[in-house]
Amino acid sequence: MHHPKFNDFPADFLWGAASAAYQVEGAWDADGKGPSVWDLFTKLPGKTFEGSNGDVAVDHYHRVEEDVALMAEMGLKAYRFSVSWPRIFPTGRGEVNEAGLAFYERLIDSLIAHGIEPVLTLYHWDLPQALQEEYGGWEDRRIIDDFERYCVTLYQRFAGKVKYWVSLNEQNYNLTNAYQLGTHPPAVQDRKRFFAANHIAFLANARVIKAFRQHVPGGLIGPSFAYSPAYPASCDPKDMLAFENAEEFTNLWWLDAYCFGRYPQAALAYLRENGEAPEILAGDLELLREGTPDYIGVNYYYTLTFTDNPIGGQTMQRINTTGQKGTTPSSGVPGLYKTTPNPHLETSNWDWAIDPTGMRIALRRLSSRYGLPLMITENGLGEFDKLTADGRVHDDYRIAYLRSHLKACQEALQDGAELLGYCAWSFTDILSWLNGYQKRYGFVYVERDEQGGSLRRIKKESFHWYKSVIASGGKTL
Ligand code: BGP
Repeated sequence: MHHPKFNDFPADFLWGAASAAYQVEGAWDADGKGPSVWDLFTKLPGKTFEGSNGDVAVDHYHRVEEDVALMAEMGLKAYRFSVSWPRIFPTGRGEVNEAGLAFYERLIDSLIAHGIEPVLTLYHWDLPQALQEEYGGWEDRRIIDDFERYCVTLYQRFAGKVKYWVSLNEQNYNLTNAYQLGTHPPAVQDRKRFFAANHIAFLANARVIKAFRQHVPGGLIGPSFAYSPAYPASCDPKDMLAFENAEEFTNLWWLDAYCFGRYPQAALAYLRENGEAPEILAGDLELLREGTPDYIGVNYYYTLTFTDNPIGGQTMQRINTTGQKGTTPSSGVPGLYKTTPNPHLETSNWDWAIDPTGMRIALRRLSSRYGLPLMITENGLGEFDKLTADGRVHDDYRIAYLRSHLKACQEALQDGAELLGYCAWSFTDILSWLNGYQKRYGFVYVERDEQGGSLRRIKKESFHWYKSVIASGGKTL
């Protein structure tokens, strides 16, 4: 009998890749779909790189068969995608749009027919515009019922077919951009409103997890968290305190709320002192504790390093959306922390630190603090890929990135973490929310830029590499 080594990938490991509706589908108004907040936001001048938008994206909506055939050729074991809420409920609630459900049913059936496990994300930022206009979206508790009705509709339809579900994708990143940086819709910059909307999103998340238990027995659900583990810049106690502040405000604020149903103490005390704490009504924390996840979805791209930031110091700054290396400013909260480059790490052209050990650290921190299974729901490298004269894309830098991060997964398994799977971001090239089509992530190149293109699919070198990794069950990386 073969005894698996402790650090072998489990036999049923979900070797996957991921996407999100707005970033791949296109067909923005097809078959009864209503507009999402992103359909409008991307049309406002100056909001995205060269005004790029997802009207066509990579036209996955019309190319599902071709794309799933490529996944099957690769031997993919799991595909993570998101459902667009306004395809199902064009105005956020009311009558179900059957054509929207039918599209996802075709996708799911086709995945299953090819032995690919669907991983369904309920919300990847494309809120129905109608709900934004009607009551301000995530700023109003009415969204909790509307979100639950939408999710239950999907549970009822797909319970027998989909086992793995993601509730909210990157609530932390999305709402920080939406309500602190003003870079995602509705482009607000107000910390009090940020913490208030974020609290309502926690309640919605817990409510739909609670409902999941009744409708999808045997299924697993959890949020996907954008986890950038914090490092201290040095062992100077000031830097250590800045690191503690950053970990609590930028990570544990979400993770503890999801998994423990409470907010971390020092951060809550600080916000109360500043009059920025969310309003916690009777029953809220009970609901959070009733709706804790089965597993934690981890979107890991980089670590962040923090240093002391005095009162009157560095404020929150926007990220690099051009790919001009070295243009990312320090960002922070005066009196608490600010980011500083990590001299030990290389970065991508978008200044994202390349840190596979950081992923091992992420998985260890999560596993030991919460004792839950984990799934890497996103990890990948966005770069300027070139289609060369030989008709190929030589993305050896992406292979190096993914290989080193898969080794980190192996080490995390050795550390005792329970890791269900790994979804690389992304399967095909996609629209990057703020960086347009120039920042590519896929195993499959899509011939298009901000102006458009043939939308032809071309397998990159990384496609062939990942295919052989999957075939070997992770033995040859
Ligand atoms: C995550 C999102 C993804 C994806 C990825 C890459 O935050 O969940 O949707 O966009 O980051 O980010 P970017 O496109 O900014 O490079």
